[in-house]
Amino acid sequence: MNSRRRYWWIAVMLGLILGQFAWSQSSSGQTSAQTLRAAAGSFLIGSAADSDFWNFSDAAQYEAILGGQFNIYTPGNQLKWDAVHPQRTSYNFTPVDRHIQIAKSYGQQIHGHTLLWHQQNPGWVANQTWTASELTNILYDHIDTVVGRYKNDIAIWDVANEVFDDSGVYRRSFWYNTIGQSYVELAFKRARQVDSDVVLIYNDYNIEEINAKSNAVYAMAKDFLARGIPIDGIGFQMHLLGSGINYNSFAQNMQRFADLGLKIYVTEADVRLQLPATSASLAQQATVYQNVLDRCLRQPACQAFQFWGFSDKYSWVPSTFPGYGAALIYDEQYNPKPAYTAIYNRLLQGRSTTPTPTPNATSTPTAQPTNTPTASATPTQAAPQPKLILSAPSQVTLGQVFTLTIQYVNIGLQYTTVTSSPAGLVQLDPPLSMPCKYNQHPTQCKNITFKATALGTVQLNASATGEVPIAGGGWTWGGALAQNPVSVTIVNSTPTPTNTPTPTPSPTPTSNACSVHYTIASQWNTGFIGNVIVTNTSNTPINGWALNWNFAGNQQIINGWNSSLTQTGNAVVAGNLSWNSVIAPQGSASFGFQASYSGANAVPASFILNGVACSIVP
Ligand code: 9MR
Repeated sequence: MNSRRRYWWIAVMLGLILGQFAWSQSSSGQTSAQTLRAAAGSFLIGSAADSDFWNFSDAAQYEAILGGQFNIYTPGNQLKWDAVHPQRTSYNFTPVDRHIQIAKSYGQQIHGHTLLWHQQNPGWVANQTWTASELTNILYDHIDTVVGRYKNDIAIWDVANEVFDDSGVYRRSFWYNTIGQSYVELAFKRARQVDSDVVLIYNDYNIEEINAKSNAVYAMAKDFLARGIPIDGIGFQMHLLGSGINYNSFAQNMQRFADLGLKIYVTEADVRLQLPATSASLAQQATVYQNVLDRCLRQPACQAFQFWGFSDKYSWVPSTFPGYGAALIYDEQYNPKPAYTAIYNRLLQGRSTTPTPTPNATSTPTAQPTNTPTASATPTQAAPQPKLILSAPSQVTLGQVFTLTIQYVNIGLQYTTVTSSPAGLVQLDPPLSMPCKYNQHPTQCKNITFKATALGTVQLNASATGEVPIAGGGWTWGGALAQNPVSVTIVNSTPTPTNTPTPTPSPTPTSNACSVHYTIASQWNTGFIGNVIVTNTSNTPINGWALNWNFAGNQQIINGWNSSLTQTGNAVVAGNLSWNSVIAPQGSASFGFQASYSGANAVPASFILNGVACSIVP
């Protein structure tokens, strides 16, 4: 491990302080602290960044999500040859430097894309005739200059991109035609010479399943390793259709690369849908994303899950595949889509090998269960990962009382300690002693109220000891807890008020105005993740909503997201948050929760939205 990775956690902490929660102004202005990176812990969750996004009219909103939600960042286009090396003797580093400075300010790792590709090359290199040695020297100069310049910044390089065609044959690119197939290994060797500990990967699309193309990549990687050519990993781009992939084949494919000792990265995920997207196709998309992430998390070699952008407003899909789009996890107004929730939920479970959602239709379904064994555990034996998820407003005014919310995931009775650093900027309100400690009353420590008493930025940390799940079921005392500290900046003036008026609940309902799709996204022997999609099937907007249902068994909600959940006995009320208070005609709101249960985990029999029964969508 090099120093950049040894100190990565320090950088992450810094990034959290600087920007994690700046993102969370949703389109409605509501501050929310749910982030994918917090849910991901040490797993890498990332996005590509658009060219010069800082000039977008909505640059602040874009950057807030890019910096706040993700912990790894890929400049999407501006490290390609045409952008960074426009003339033989001149490089354009200005935009790349800016990407890097932004990513670092959020404590993010940086993924370099790409040192070799058959597309997006400047005319000076692609349209001239070179000898093999001339073109090799040009390639070396490029790698020396670009990898060298970002040696301390870029952690992972896509050394070669899309070298094979779909039949597994080397593309007849100008690189291949001039140098021969050795151009690929020359690039890997040169990159290693320049940066001895950067992760060097091969990146391609349509290699997720076992097929002719992935066989060719596998043969190349095996050959490289046998001959001492440095290669550290494989990037599965994961540009998918809404029908998904064969997840068993994906898992087996990852396993064979892992067996070679290679790391695996999902590098450019998007799931394109036929337009207009429907609530059904968006739900299907969420399932595809969740299944891919699930297989990745269950494969120890899989290091990262990166999207090719995050908002449907800026995606390569619609212009490349007319009639298709809506491929990412936020819509064009930066609202999180069901896919966001699905990803978030699955991240929360960590590398747990608990049962996964039923795979959706795949290209070649097989009857066999997924074959991704870990060395010591069968899929039902691994312990769910205990985690603390902290959230607080990113900015408060001096004297303001604010709430730190702690979600406990896979933690039993706990003893919680909250510390603030530096001390003295906040005090508990009403005043208890600091730190806050409770024993055997976890819910009492879920929301802790503080008062801002001095100007500055304070970081709140929580640690908990308690019962954590053990492999195969049951609980034991202790265990490591992943957590995300949060930082709160105390300012002298009133923060920009959210411009969302408090919604007025209970609009006049009309009968059969809603439908509910309730799914158990995953389930293990003591708990489960539930997802709920509420659709407004009427022709008028719903302004403020409360969804009631009764659990049929002893299900008990532990925590939730995207709605305010209260449970009394077996009766549950899920209320809107301000950012999702309005459900447009034919629109949907999605929320989810984690709950415990024992015995049967029956699905609720009915749902009532604002006093009116909804139809149930299976
Ligand atoms: O997102 C990129 C888009 O802006 C470019 O116009 C396009 C050119 O082909 O490349 C896109 O990114 C590609 C990536 O570099 C490699 N894998 C496929 C991506 C989507 O085409």
